[in-house]
This record gives sequence, C-alpha cells and structure tokens, in this order.
Amino acid sequence: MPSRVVHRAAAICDASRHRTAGVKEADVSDPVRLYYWPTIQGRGEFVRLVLEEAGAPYVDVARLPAKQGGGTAAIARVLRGELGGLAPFAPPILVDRDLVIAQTANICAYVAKRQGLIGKGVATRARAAQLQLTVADVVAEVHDTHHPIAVSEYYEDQKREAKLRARSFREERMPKFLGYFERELAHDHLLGAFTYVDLSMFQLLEGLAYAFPRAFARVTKKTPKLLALRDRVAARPNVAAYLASPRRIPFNEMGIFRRYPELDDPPSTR
Ligand SMILES: N[C@@H](CCC(=O)N[C@@H](CS)C(=O)NCC(=O)O)C(=O)O
Repeated sequence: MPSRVVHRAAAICDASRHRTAGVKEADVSDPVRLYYWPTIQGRGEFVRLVLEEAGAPYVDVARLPAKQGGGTAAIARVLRGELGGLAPFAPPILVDRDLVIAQTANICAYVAKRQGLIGKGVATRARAAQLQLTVADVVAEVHDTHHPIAVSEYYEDQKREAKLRARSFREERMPKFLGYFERELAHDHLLGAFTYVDLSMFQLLEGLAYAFPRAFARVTKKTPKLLALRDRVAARPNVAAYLASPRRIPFNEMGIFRRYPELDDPPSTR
C-alpha cells in the first residue's frame, strides 16, 4: 500500500494523541494495518478496542475506499497470501510491517504487548491468553445461536434450530460463562491491573446486552462486578472517545451479536 494511503488513513483512525505514557515511541509510531469486514464490529472490534485504548495509529484498511486500496478486495488479497508469510484463514488480520497475523486472541495479545497493555511476566500473559480464549469461546457460541447449522446459509433457513440453540445458550451457557468471569474478577480488573482482557470483556458484555437484552438483564443480576467492570472500561478516556466517534460501527444484524427478539428470553419470563 502506498505510504500516501497509510498517512491519509492514519488521519482517520489516528488515536496517537492518546498514546500510552511510558511506551517507547519507536515501538509504536508505525501505523499497523487491520483487515476486517468494514460494516460490522464482529471479531475485529476486539482488536479495534485494543488499538484505540493504546492510542496506536492504525489503518482500518477495508474501510478505505476501493480506489485507495480498501474495500473487501483488500481482505481478499491478504487471504490469498499476497502479503507473504503465513496466509491467514480468516479476518481479523493484523499487519505490522512484514508480519501478517490472524486469530483475534492472538492479535489482541500481540498489540497489547507492542503497546504496553499487558505486563511482561510469563504467568500474567498466559493467564490473559486463557481468559481471552474463553471470551473467544463465548463469541463462537453466540455466533452459533443464529447460525447453528451452516455458516454459509441464511439465518432465515435455520431459524428453528437457532431458537433451540439460543435457548440453551441463554439458559445454560451464558450464566455459566458469566458466572465464571464474575468469580475470577477479584478486584477492579480481571487480572488485578488493567489489561487488554478487560477491553474484550467490555465488548463481550456490550454484545450480549445488545443481542439478548432480556436474558442479559436476568443473568447479570448475579454478576454485579462484571457490570461495574463494563462501566469502568467504558469510562476510560480513550475508550469513551472511541465509542463516541464515527469509527465505532453500531451493532447490526450482520455481525456476531445480532438482535433477533425471537432468540432472546420470551417477554413473560422477565
Ligand atoms: N477463530 C477466529 C475466527 C475467525 C472468523 O471466523 N472470522 C470470520 C469473521 S468474524 C470470517 O470472516 N470467517 C470466514 C470463514 O470462516 O470462512 C478468530 O477468532 O479470529
């Protein structure tokens, strides 16, 4: 991509004015490139939140106009392996100079290390990965509530199975997952001090609240510490600025977290 494009895009997504104190300038001054579907939060949102909180300059490549090298064609080029290295299987994809990496949890950990949003200790990093991968497990199950049979088929063609799957998710899995996170939330943050995992927990809770508002209200009566964490993360200056900006794509029915009222608790169970 020509540097002209990078600079222009960096102006769109440049959160560098909020650069994290204490991180060496040389480590973070090059914009990284995120390749993710341009009209949804999806899994890419977990990465965007880490970049935004860190104040890292980045280019959300597919959101650029096609004539500037953006659009979904840009994602297709990376998936074909045109940037070299190990080809990714699916977006989100992060490119940092000549490094191309995929898998949301992997990218979040990479950006967090690069930007100083996770401690240097091996144990802390392993624990962060454990929690982040558990978030990824929940995300996969949420996806399966609206696509329980086939990723490639329309929701409308698997609605009956989706209702059954969503009921099991709401009644068994959501309380089990959120109960686990609540128990492990000992202090103000999941790992004692603020880390990138808190950002992902915020996004997970926001997504569940959007997709299943009635079930979320029911289940989170038992998880007050998680709700407080969500509010604390939303109030962080860089996160708040991002959420209020046009860079934050609203939730919609094309992403992972979809609001289909028929997949939520029936109104009578409130
Ligand atoms: N485990 C992967 C899943 C990646 C994934 O499923 N990406 C979706 C968008 S959120 C996609 O475009 N998948 C295309 C495919 O699986 O063929 C991750 O967490 O990044």
